[in-house]
Amino acid sequence: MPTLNEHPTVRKMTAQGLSREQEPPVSLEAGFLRELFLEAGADDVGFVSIDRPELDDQRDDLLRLFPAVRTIIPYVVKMNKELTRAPFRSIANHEFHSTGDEVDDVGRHAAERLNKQGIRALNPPVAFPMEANRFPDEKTWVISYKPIAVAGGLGHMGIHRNVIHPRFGNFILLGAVLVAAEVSEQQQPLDYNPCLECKLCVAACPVGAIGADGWFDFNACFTHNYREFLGGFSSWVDALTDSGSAAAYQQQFSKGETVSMWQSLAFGPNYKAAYCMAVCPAGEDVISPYLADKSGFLREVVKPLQEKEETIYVTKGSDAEAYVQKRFPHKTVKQVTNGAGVTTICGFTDNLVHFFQRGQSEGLNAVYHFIFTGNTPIDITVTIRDKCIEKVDGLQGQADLTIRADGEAWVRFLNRKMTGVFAFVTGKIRVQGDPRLLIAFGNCFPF
Ligand code: B12
Ligand code: SF4
Repeated sequence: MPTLNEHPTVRKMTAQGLSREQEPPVSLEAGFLRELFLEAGADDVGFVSIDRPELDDQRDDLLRLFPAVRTIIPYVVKMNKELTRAPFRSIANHEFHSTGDEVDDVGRHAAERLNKQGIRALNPPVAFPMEANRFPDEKTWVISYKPIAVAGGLGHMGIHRNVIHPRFGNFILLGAVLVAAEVSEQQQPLDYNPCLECKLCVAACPVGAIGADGWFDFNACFTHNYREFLGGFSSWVDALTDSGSAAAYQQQFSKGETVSMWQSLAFGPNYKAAYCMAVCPAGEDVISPYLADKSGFLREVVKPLQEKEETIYVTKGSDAEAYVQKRFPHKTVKQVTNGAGVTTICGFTDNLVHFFQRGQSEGLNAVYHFIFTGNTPIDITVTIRDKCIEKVDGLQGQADLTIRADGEAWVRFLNRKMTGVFAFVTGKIRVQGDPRLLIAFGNCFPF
């Protein structure tokens, strides 16, 4: 066995002279980079230093992803708006997948060209694949493109929380390449928001996920729109395996639903809606027909989506369920689980805020102290007031209800694997205060 120094590769390369992965500092011309991205197929591009304050809440994640990163280069690829607006899901979904592939290709080609020039660069995928093993307790995405695109001057988030480009509107998908180099120029956020606050996205969303005040109901969108992704798929597998026979399965699911699941597995998962994006009239290249004839725009673009007869997936007792029944009685409501059950106590405490059902909390004003013991001891204070939720670490203020629980027992209780009676009798869960507040708390979450 030769020593490392005697190995043919090592001998050859040592003779040529060794270099580090990349000689710092590298500085790149913004003009050159811009051309490179546009040639690779991007429709617009920005430059954002890793030190920018807009990245404060994801800098650690980005450095873990690529420790050498100095600049993030966000870019956008346009979507065809006619296809995105089609009420036929096959058409709109094909457009999402095709544009998504283009975003990935742009990032890959740009990073490869930079790599060939000795500049280290990394391009994360447009959305999928994700770090699926983290589901459901932690976020599965490794980079959040929206805040980076905003920092790079590529647009602002509208009421529907999608980024709206000043020219292309929200008909864009986002990507970014992380480079181990400084760039000669940087963009700043746009000095206005292209969102017109017309609230058409609010009116079109079949599950009421978009609040007129900018509130986003993650659970509503995740349960319906993502029925054939992540949690929705996992919920379907649970129902399938629990059904016990073909006849029992067929009582729960139509042939169309089964075939739709097959189609998602075979050709890429199908979004059930994306109507918020479809109807958005913002952006210079998009706005004219809306300004010229608002009622015509409503008739041609918004109404077909609102009037579409379709199955809408909701969790039992959720805000979305009440919303569809009231707003879109011609759509068929189907109760499902969201497949994002709590599996750890950290998952519970971290995700509470994202799954909060503000409509269900109407009339509830209370402070909760949670004291979890066991493998992950943690104390949190949750305040629900005026249909808003706030969670802070530690025990703060005067509690209306204090819940002391063994963390593992609490998770089993939430997953209905331990009855409340058993939990209370055995002392695994103890409450101090009005127990009705515990029921009211439970009603605010689709766990
Ligand atoms: C997670 C995610 C979702 C989630 C949450 C959406 C959201 N508002 O963030 C769900 C599944 C609901 C979703 C739906 C859609 N998405 Co999406 N999604 C993402 C993803 C992977 C990360 C988004 C993100 O950064 N969120 C965090 C912050 C920055 O956004 P936020 O609005 O403040 O956060 C909300 C939620 O994310 C949630 N949240 C934040 N952190 C965490 C952590 C955990 C564990 C949980 C459970 C929730 C959660 O709480 C916030 C308030 O509700 C990105 C791809 C990427 N890697 O960046 C695409 C992305 C945002 N999605 C996109 C699209 C197109 C869609 C859909 C239109 C899909 C479709 N075809 O139907 C819908 C639109 C829904 C909407 N109006 O927002 C595009 C948006 C393009 C644009 N023009 O802005 C992106 C950028 C993909 C891409 N590369 O282009 N998406
Ligand atoms: S549809 Fe109207 S309110 Fe909603 S994001 Fe677009 S411009 Fe803003």
